[in-house]
Amino acid sequence: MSTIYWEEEIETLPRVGLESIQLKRLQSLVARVYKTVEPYRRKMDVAAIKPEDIQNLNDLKKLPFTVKEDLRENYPFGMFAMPLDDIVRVHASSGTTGKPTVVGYTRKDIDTWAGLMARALACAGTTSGDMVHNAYGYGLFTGGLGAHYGAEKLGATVIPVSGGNTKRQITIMKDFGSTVLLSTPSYALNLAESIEAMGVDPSSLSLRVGIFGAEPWSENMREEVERKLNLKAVDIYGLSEVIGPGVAMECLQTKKGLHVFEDHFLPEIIDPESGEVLLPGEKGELVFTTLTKEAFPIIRYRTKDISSLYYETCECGRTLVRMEKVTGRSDDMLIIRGVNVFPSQVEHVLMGIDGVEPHYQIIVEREGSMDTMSVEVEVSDTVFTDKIKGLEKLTQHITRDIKDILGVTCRVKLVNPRSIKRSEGKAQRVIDNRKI
Ligand code: DLL
Repeated sequence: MSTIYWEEEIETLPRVGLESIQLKRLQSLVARVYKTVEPYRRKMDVAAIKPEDIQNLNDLKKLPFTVKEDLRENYPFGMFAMPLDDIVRVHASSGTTGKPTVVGYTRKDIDTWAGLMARALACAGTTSGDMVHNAYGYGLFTGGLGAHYGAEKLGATVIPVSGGNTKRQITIMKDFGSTVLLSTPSYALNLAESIEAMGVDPSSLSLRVGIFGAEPWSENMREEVERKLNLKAVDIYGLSEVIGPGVAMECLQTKKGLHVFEDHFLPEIIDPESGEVLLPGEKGELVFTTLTKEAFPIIRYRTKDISSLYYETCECGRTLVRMEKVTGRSDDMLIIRGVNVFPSQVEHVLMGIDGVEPHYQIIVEREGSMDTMSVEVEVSDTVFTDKIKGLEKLTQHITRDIKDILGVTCRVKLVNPRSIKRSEGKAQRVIDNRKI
C-alpha cells in the first residue's frame, strides 16, 4: 500500500529538522503568550520563568501546567491571545460540571486546522476522489465542522450529514455511495446495527474506511466495526482545548499508534501524580503545547488522557512520533474496592465473548462503605431465546472473565437485545451513582 501524504516533507522530516522547527515555534509562542495572556503571565511570574529561559526543548518542563480549572476561571474568553475582533469562530465542549470550555479561532487558525484535518484524512488513505460521510455532530462540538473543513481542503466531496437520523443516513450512504465514514465508534456500531435491521448488505455499500474517534474504543471494538461495516477502521484523536480533531491520527498502513502532528502540537507524557515528565514508552497522562495557534494557544495542557509516546519510524514512512491508542482518562478510571478499572477494559473483555453484543453500561453504586460495580450487557437475539441455563452460564462466563482480567468482582446483568440506549455521538458507558 503506497502512502498518501498531505505534506510529505514535514511528515517525513528527520527528527533534528523537526525539533529545530519546534524550538523556534515554542520560543515565539511563549514570548507572545507572556505578553498577551494575563493568566499565563501571572503563572510564569509565580514560577519565576521568563520567555528567555526557554533555550531548548527540554526547557519546556520549566513552564507551569494548564488545567481545565484555568479555563473555567477565565470563562469565556479570558485566555484568548487575540482581540475578539480577530476571532472568526468559537467552539465549546461541555464539561461534566458547570460551564463549558470555550475555544476560539482566527481565520489563520481555521486554515491551519483544515490543513491538519486534510493531513489526517490523507493519513487514512482519503483522496479527492472520496465521498466523505461526516456523521460527527455539527455545532459547538469540534468534530463536525473540523472534519468538514479538512475534507473540503483535501478536495473530497463532503456529505455534512451530522449525527442522528440513522435510517436516513443509511439511505444517503447507499444512494450517494459514501466511501469514507467519519463518526464516533459507538455511532458507527449504531449505524451497523441499523444497516442489518434494514436488511442492507454492508458489502453492497461503498464504504472503504472509517475514521473513528472522540471517545475511547478497544481493539476488539475495531474488529467488530470493521466486520460489520466491511471497512478498515482507523483512530483519530483530538480535543477542543488543543484544536479539535486532527491532533493525532493512525495511518491506514499499520493501524498501530497515532502519529502526533508535532510540528503543531508538542506532546509530553507525565506522571499524573507527581507531574514529572516520563520517558518514551512509559504510560502516563498526555500533555500538549500548541505551537502555531493564534487565538487560543495553550501551554502544557493536561488532557487527563492516558497514553505513551514512541519514536520508532513507522512503516508508512512518517517520522512523526506515535502515541498509543488512548484507552481511558485518568478521571474515567473507576476505583472499585481499591482496583483501578477503565471502562475500555470491560469493553475489551465483553467483545471477546460470543453471544454478547457491543452495547453495555457500567453502573457503580455505594452500598454502606462498599463500592459495587454492575455491568449490564446486551445479548444477541439467538442467545436471548436460549434456555435459562444458557443465560446463567453466559452470566458466569462474563463475571469470571472480568474477575480474571480486571481483578474485580462485579454483578453481571444480561439485558434484552436493543434495550441499552444507542449513541448518536459520544456514548455514556458509566453511570456513577455514588454520592461522594
Ligand atoms: O472529541 C474532538 C474530536 C472530534 C476528536 C472528532 C476526534 C474526532 P472534545 O469534545 O473536546 O473533542 O473531547 C476531547 O475526547 O480528551 C479524549 O478524552 C476523548 N477522545 C478524543 N479522541 C479520542 C480517541 C473531541 N481517538 C476528549 N480515543 C479527549 C480516545 C478520545 N479518546
